[in-house]
Amino acid sequence: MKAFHELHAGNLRRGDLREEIDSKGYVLIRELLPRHAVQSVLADVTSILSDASWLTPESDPLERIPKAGVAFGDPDPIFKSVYQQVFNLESFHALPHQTALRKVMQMLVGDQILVHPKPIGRLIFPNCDRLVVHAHQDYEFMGGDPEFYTVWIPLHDCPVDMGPLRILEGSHRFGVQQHQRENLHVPEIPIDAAAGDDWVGGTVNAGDVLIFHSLTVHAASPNASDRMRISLDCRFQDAHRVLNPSNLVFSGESGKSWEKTYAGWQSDNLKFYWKSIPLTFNPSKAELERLAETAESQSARTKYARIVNQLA
Ligand SMILES: O=C(O)CCC(=O)C(=O)O
Repeated sequence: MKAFHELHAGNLRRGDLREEIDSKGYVLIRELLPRHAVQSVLADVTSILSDASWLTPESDPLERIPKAGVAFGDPDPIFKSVYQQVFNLESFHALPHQTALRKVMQMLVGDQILVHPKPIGRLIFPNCDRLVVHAHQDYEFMGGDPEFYTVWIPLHDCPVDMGPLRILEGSHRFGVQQHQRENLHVPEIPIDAAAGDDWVGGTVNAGDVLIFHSLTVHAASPNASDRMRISLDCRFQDAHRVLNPSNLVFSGESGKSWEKTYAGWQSDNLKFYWKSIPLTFNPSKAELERLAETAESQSARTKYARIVNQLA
């Protein structure tokens, strides 16, 4: 696989960033985030995994070595309950708001950035094919305006055998690509059908960030190491552009809420921060209210009603 092209945080210029993203669909920035900030989130996450008895007690939780025979992933109920604890961490939500990252994202999207409030944590057990995320575009899952960017942040050094993300360079130029859904838990683009130039990849270290466009096709590499791969991905856009409101709320049946998420937080600074930003929704609140009455299935009507209630 061709190696990532990389920029260094020490000499970033708006024009270089724009050129990288426009030509390749991604930019890898080395040493952007303070390593201690990333490692402190890792410590919080691995403490939860250790308490859940996922990790071998003989080693430091920061080493992320799973107990023999243990491997969980979505949609396993055990995975969901442990993931919920990770999602509730204040440090997990604070990482995307790090000043250095905000500045870079402002260079890319403009001064009025919206940090999508629901980062995703990846807790990837080694040597477990069913947990490998296949090729897709994030726009397929997030909707709204395709001019948003994902930032992939490993919480530890991630050499190729530990399963970092890889990118189909230039694929953002091919518009929305066809995702297959039949018999799949998560839709994906068949690897041979994905349009783009070369697949690129390589080691991504703690402190590095991999930024890519919502239409850039990407996939995880298999984790062939003896450790869990733990990363966070989050999304940024110009706050003036439309947003799919489901990116702000919890539309599933899990009973998640922001109040539950915030229950153990020390500071109020990041609670509901997006409520003070004027946003334009697509679908609009009026459309969602109509869908809550008219959508074909009962489960879809309930889902839309949940979104409407949380936007109130
Ligand atoms: O980290 C992974 O395994 C997948 C991440 C991903 O697909 C994303 O950030 O959109």
